[in-house]
Amino acid sequence: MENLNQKIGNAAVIGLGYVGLPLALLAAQKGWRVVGIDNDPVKIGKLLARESPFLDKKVDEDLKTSSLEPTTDFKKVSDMDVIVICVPTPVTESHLPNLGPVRLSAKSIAPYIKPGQLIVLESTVNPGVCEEFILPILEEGSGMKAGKDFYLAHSPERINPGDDKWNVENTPRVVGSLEERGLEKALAFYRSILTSEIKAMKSLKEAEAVKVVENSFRDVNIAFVNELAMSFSHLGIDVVNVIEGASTKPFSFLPHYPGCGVGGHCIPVDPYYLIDHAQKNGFNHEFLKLAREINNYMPAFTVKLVIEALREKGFDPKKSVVAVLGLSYKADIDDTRESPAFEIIDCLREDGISVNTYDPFVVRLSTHTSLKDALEGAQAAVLATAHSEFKAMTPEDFKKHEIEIVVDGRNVFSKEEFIKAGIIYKGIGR
Ligand code: SAJ
Repeated sequence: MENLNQKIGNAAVIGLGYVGLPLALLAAQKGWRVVGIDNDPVKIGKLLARESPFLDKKVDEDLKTSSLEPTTDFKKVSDMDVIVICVPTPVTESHLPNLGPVRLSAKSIAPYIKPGQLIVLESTVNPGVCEEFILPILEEGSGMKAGKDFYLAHSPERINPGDDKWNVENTPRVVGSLEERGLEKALAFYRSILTSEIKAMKSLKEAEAVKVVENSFRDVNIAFVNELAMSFSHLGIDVVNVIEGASTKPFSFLPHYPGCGVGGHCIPVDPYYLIDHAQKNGFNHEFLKLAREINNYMPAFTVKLVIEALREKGFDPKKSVVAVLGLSYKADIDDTRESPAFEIIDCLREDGISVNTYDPFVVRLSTHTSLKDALEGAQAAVLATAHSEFKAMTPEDFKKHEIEIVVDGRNVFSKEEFIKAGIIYKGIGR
């Protein structure tokens, strides 16, 4: 008899990155036998040595005592009850969805899946990918029927790197499936490992739509304040103060903050999945596209501020050195995916400016291995990532390297303090 309410069993997690690894460790902690499968042998080697392949204190800790079984062998899915796919869903250079990793994972497991298994996709995709893209690959490769022989569900991941409050265990989830029994099995699996609320959606498409909607919501809100920042820089109004003022309204205002760009594997990527899918189905998301254009423009806007300030100080930009502080896409993590810092660096170099870079979390990609060395000989500095180490800097920390210009890409410094110290300060909208 089909066990629709299985609380414990064997689970495989495909893709052991920022999403898959915390999930695999959690399921193992909750008593599931968990096989972690990744096609990167280097990553599997690290995991076998109980080392985290990326910077994450909790993952490092949990790995030491976890029963997780890392492997590159996809055949191991055959004796699992649940298979969760957590591979990246990036976009191409021209911002089109790249379902390559999802296709490869589905093709790799299809020959080995068995009747009664539940297959869950956690990767962020546009509505329709599960039914129109993954389902045919699984049916073709297994000779079985989805919704009858095996079950297919979607529960979009909600990992927030660097967040100490919300984690894979306590963050609410939505789950959708092809049909009732698959939904039951998926709800049972997530109820057995999560402490958070789990909302059942009416369909796979609704579950897929939730994630792209929640992240497009964030992207358009950031674009809104980025546009305000560019407008207010003409009006001499400090946009951050205005946002703080608007935030005193206890209802129906959600603050977002302007910056030198929008990075990461979610916010600048997910809207393109919806834009592209809707386009193919006859609708043009003008608003989402415009928000993406505004956010994609912010690195160039930041470089404009640098060049203006260099000229103001009588420096020839082509003979200047600028120190870019920060390469990660957000504070105190080592993830550089879609980071605006690289756009800023490219724009500066295209304008003939020499660029020093330093990121304490990404020294391997920095031109200099210390903050001091990166600042030495520079005329200007751009703060691109609000790392704690940078936020603690004072005007003196810049002046002692004779830096006379600071462009604060994350509005973390006190404008008044820097101006008082005789430094040209340019914030984003302040
Ligand atoms: N950013 C701004 N202004 C803001 C907020 C963010 O410019 O007001 C920039 C950040 O500097 C960064 C990018 O946007 O470059 C993305 O920042 P993020 O805080 O959204 O960080 P992410 O990409 O890790 O987003 C995750 C997402 N979580 C999932 O997709 C599961 C997102 O849905 C969350 O809303 C977000 O964390 C969060 O709330 O921190």
